[in-house]
Amino acid sequence: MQVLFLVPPETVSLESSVPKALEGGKGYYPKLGLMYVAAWYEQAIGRRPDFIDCPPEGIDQAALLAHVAAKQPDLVAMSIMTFNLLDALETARALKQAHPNLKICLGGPHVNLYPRETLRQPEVDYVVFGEGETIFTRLMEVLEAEGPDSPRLAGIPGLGFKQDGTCRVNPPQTELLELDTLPFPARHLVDVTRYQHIIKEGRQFFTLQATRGCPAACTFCDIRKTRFRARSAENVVAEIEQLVDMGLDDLFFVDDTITINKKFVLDLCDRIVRRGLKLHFKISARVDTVNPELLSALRRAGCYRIHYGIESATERHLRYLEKGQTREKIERACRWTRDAGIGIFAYMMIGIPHETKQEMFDTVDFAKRIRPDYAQFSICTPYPKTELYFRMLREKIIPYDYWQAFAENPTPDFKIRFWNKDFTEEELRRLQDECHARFYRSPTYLMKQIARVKSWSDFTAKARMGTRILTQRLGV
Ligand code: B12
Repeated sequence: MQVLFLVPPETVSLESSVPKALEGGKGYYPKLGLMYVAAWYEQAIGRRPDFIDCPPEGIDQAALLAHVAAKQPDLVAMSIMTFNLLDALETARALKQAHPNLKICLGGPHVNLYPRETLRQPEVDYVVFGEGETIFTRLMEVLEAEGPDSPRLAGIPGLGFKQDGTCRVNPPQTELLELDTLPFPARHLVDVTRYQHIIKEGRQFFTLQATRGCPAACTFCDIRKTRFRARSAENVVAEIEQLVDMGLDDLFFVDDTITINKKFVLDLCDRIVRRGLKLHFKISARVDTVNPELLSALRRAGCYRIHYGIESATERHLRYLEKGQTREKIERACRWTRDAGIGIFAYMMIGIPHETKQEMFDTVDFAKRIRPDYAQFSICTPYPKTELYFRMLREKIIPYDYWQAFAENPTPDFKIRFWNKDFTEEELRRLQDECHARFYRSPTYLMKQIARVKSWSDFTAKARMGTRILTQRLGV
């Protein structure tokens, strides 16, 4: 069977609450999850699959249809977040119209939350939920050996399939994968130069993942309280060596909080330095998981920026979001980070239920005080099946389970709801603009950035970012 791993063209993606300039090259990040699945499949089956990432490659639906007509794959596998479910369904529909025997398999964050609802869509034949590497390959092995009516499909945990017109969803896979046994993501299947991120250092950007899971309890995140596992430092450094050999020296660890295990990070940094690997990288971390020793090791290894989830200046809201951090811890971690010579990207949130306008502006003042290089003010969004969403449903701030309704019946007229009891969506969008303007136009921010510019490319990146935010959102 021929498999096509596909990132569909963006036609009907839902709009998120973040200015595109800050979302960071939306569509130009690699789909690492799909590359992990492709890598395991290629290793197990011994055949090179096709992999097309339409948005960065500039492939529209017509070009994709022409490619599929030429290559005639038997199954197309796509990875979806809730925000691009519609893109995937639209593409699946068009492909199936042209090739009625083509099978569609979906996996990724949306499917992990709504396997049954996704499988019920007429365009979908298979869904994989949970870590997809082994499940997908087992599915393909059974299909190749025995075809779609095989009773063995019922024995693959984490798989949903259709047989005799009935949707069947197996129990989830309960055992987590041993991360060191995974082949590195199948980057060789894509043109790595297509991926870009606006605020970068080094020559060529790419992502990697050293850990999975996050024990923190943030109510707005659906990875909350999941088991944290790290690869061995040696395994990660072997991947980094390969990346550097491929000319990829600007790396972003997509891990939710890589710094949960300090010993692991220290070991990794030490190996990067000892091997003499010249790279630039950035990570995401919680403020309560760093200390000066860790930060200076990170800097020595090439870490140029840490993305911190700061969220709010108000302790009451930090408690509402169950962030488990205080203003004091935030200020201390940011001071240590700056002292270590590492830049800061601060994720801030406004429009938290029960937040006043004054509290939002306090959050901007607080953002200025911790002196990040960049700050992103998102509108608090109750994402599907998060604790925040369920809480807002209980508090009747959200009138009914609209994500469930969307998962069952995804239609393009669906709009993500950002408003809460106290503000309309329009008011929140205006306040968001004002927060960005207050932050980026502040004389102290501008002076500090000019003083801190490290190179001409650093200066142009910052200037481009500032201009894009202000012109995109404020129309100036
Ligand atoms: C990097 C990242 C981004 C990047 C790029 C994402 C990309 N190109 O895919 C950027 C910055 C652009 C981004 C943007 C957003 N993101 Co984001 N992002 C992530 C992050 C941190 C890592 C993704 C990743 O690479 N994971 C590593 C891989 C290995 O995991 P994985 O993708 O889950 O894949 C595994 C399985 O799911 C499965 N699988 C995945 N795909 C497939 C496909 C098949 C066929 C099969 C069989 C299996 C399979 O197998 C994989 C290997 O085990 C995740 C958090 C996380 N921990 O995953 C959030 C996350 C995916 N993002 C999320 C959100 C909410 C957003 C935004 C809406 C945020 C915003 N800005 O407002 C936007 C949406 C943009 C849009 N309109 O599409 C949510 C998605 C929730 C949901 N219901 O869909 C997540 C889960 C964070 C969270 N906990 O809330 N994001």
